[in-house]
This record gives sequence, structure tokens and C-alpha cells, in this order.
Amino acid sequence: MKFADNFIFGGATAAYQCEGSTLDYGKGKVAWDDFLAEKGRFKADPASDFYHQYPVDLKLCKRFGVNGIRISIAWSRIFPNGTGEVNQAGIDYYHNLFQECHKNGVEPFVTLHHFDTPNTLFQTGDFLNRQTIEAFVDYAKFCFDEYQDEVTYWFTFNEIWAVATNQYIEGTFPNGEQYNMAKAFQAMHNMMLAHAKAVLVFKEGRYPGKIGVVQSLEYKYPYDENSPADIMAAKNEDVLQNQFLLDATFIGNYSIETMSIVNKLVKLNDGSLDIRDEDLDIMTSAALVNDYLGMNYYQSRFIQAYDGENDIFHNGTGEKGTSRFRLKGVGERMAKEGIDRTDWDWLIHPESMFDMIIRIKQQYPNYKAIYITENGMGYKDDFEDGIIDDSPRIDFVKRHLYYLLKAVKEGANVQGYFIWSLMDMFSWTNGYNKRYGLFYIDYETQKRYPKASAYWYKRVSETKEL
Ligand code: BGP
Repeated sequence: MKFADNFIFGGATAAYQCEGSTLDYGKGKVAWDDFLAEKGRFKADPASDFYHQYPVDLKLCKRFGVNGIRISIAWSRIFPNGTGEVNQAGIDYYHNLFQECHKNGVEPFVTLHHFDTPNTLFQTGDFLNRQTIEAFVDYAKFCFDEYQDEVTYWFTFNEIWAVATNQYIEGTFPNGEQYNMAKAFQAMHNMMLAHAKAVLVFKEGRYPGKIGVVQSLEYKYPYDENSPADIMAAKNEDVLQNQFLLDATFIGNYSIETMSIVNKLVKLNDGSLDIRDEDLDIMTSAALVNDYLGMNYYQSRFIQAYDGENDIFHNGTGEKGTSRFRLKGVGERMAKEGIDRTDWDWLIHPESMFDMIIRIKQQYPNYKAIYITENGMGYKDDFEDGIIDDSPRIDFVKRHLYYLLKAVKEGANVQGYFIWSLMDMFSWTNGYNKRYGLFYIDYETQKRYPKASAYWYKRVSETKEL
């Protein structure tokens, strides 16, 4: 099994996690700025100083066979207040960045929203407020106009589920709210509507290039495959994280099965949803013209039925075995014998990525193409005199790439793979000891060091063989 000649061996980044300069050069605030300051554990400055170091990082891409880069535009660098006046320094920064990509033969794949709604819009309800949808579409159109000669591959949102769950169920993202199913589903629906509107603007404007959305997917298996209650629990979590968003992406509507579970989960907190017929019309039109799905895939889950009180603990330090995720009436995430976990309790289960790709191919045959837009292993790298032997990461990526190729062999159209992350960077709820990069960063000096995985990735990219 070999990779196709035009396969993208990419590296992924996100503006807030790598740029630094979070309040410089005219950038407007995002909710994270105050949220992190209040928590006082870590901040996103200078992170990997990508704002200044991007020429170095792109040279490394070229040297190490990385022929694609995921970059996100920080909305509040372009529109400091979300709407209205633009910031020329921000506009110019991304022009320079995209040009540097092309100079080095690295194709930019650009995301418009990666967890960083401008603070002015966040404070008035973020995507629960329909005005944010219109502001997003205006911002998207501005970017399509401005960067159409430099960007071919667009994504509207990164990980709509992560936004919804971390903001309204887990409480690990600003404003730290928990256990609110209705808000989570409403935010997901409204973001999918914003995605659909932006896709239609892109297609109706006949911009050159392609567009899609990045979803974060996890295969949900019943903990005991013979237990009807566990099978139901796995289905609950699947609808919550995967199927609601996949229906919205590929059908533009929600199936009867999906809505029966959504309605049950929303009732858990006596909530209700605002899903309008005209929303579904727009989403249906967009579903027909989406060019691809970006799939972020890290792990699977084994779910057991659960009816106790809600109880979530986020392992944000890498102390193995401390996570708890139990939602009353939904299910409980379990460790599974025989399946290894990272220090952050993420299950290492590469064949589940195969199951997810094949499921999409079968359940949504109009999917057109998939890019694995994130996959990788958060790990406490050892740095010894500039040598970083990250063999567990190589093993992790190799096994996922094997299952990717297997899915291609079974007829799935997978066009590329982006390792999370290109270089080490800030992790939203974990800070800096959870490293993912092909390139190690010494945060004191901002010096970059290729890890063993970078040399390995280069070889795979050059030979097209695992
Ligand atoms: C995804 C995000 C990324 C990145 C990654 C790793 O959910 O799109 O921004 O952070 O996960 O997650 P973490 O940093 O929590 O380990």
C-alpha cells in the first residue's frame, strides 16, 4: 500500500495556539485572553511566536517534506471587534504568510474559525446569538475576496463539537459552563448554519478553490457489546458528538433517528431548540456543494450506560488515570482493557479511525473527499542535547496512516493527512507540557529542533511508503 503522488503530508496549526502577539499589531481581544488570565496557569503568549517565526517554520516544512499546512486566520486580527473596521496589519500579515507558504511549496489549508470568536461577539452570546452567524458570514466573504489569489483550500470552522462541549458541557473553554445539552446542540446547529451560509456565499461568488468544514469525530463503541443499555449509551454519545453534525454536513437536515435522540438529551435539562425550516433549506443547499470533510481524529470511546449524577473531571496535567466523563442519561466513558492510553487518558486506537472513515463512506455516500485534518499524540517529550527521540509518537502516527491507507484500499477517498501539530504549541486546556509537534520548541529561545518523528515523516512523504 502506497500513498498517491498528490497526497498531502501536512502539519496543522491554529492561530491562537502558535502566533503569540495576542494583543499586538491591532489584534482584538478573544474570550480566552481574560479566561486564561483568571485561571493563571498559562497564557498564549508568546506561544511558538509564529507571528514572527513563520518563515523559519515554512523552511522547515520544505526541508522535511511537509507539503501542506493548516493555518487559521484569527478573526479578531482582521476585524478587531468582530465586525466593522478592519485592521490592515492583520490583513497584511496573512498575505505575507500565504506568500511565504507558496514560496516554499507548502499548500495552505485555511480555517476561518478555530475556537477564537472575537470577544465583542463572544460576550453577546457567541454562536447562540444569531447575529454572530451574520458577522461570521461577512468575515468569511471578506477573506474570500481578499485572499482568493493565495488560498485554494478553505475550511469554515474547526471542530464545532469541541466548541459546544467544552463551552457548555465540560466547561473547560470560556465561560466554563457545564452540563447544558440544549446550549450545546443550539451552538452546533447555529455554527452549521453559519458554515452553510458561508459555503453558499463562496459557491455563488464563484471564488476559485474548494471549501468544507472540520469536524472532530470519535468512534463510539458500547463498553459491553452485548448490553442493550451500553449500546444505547454509545448511540447517545454518537449522536451528540458525531451524527448530529454529520447529518448537518452531508444531508443539511437531521434524520428521524438523530432527532429522537437529540430531543431526549435536550429534555435532560428541560431545554428546547430553535431549528427553523429556513435554516434547513440553506443547510440542504450547502450540503450538496461541500467539497470535502476535514476530519480531526484522535481517539475512540467505550461507553457504558450511566444514570448517576453528572460528573466530569478533565485531566489537563497528564496525570494518567484521572479523567472522568459521566453524563446522567447519556453514558460514561470507560477505559478498555487491551487498549493503551496516553498520559492524558486518550485511547490509542488507530483501527477506530478506519471504522469512522468507512462509516462516513457508507452512511453519507455524497461525502466527496476526506482530509484527516488533525491526528497526533500529545506527549511529554524528552529533550537531550537537542535530540528528541519520540518513538511512541512515530508509532502512533504510523499506525493511523496504516489504517488510512487501508480505508483508501477499501475505496474511501482520503486526500491528505495533517499531523497535529507542525511544531509544539500552546494547548488550550493543558498549556505547554503536552507537546505534539514534529519540531520541538524551546520556549525560552524560540529555537526549533526536529524530533525523530520529523525525520521519519520526511521519509514517508518522500517515498510515499510507510
Ligand atoms: C483539537 C484542536 C486543536 C488541538 C488538538 C489537541 O481539538 O482542534 O486545536 O489543541 O485538539 O488537543 P489538546 O491540545 O487539548 O491536547
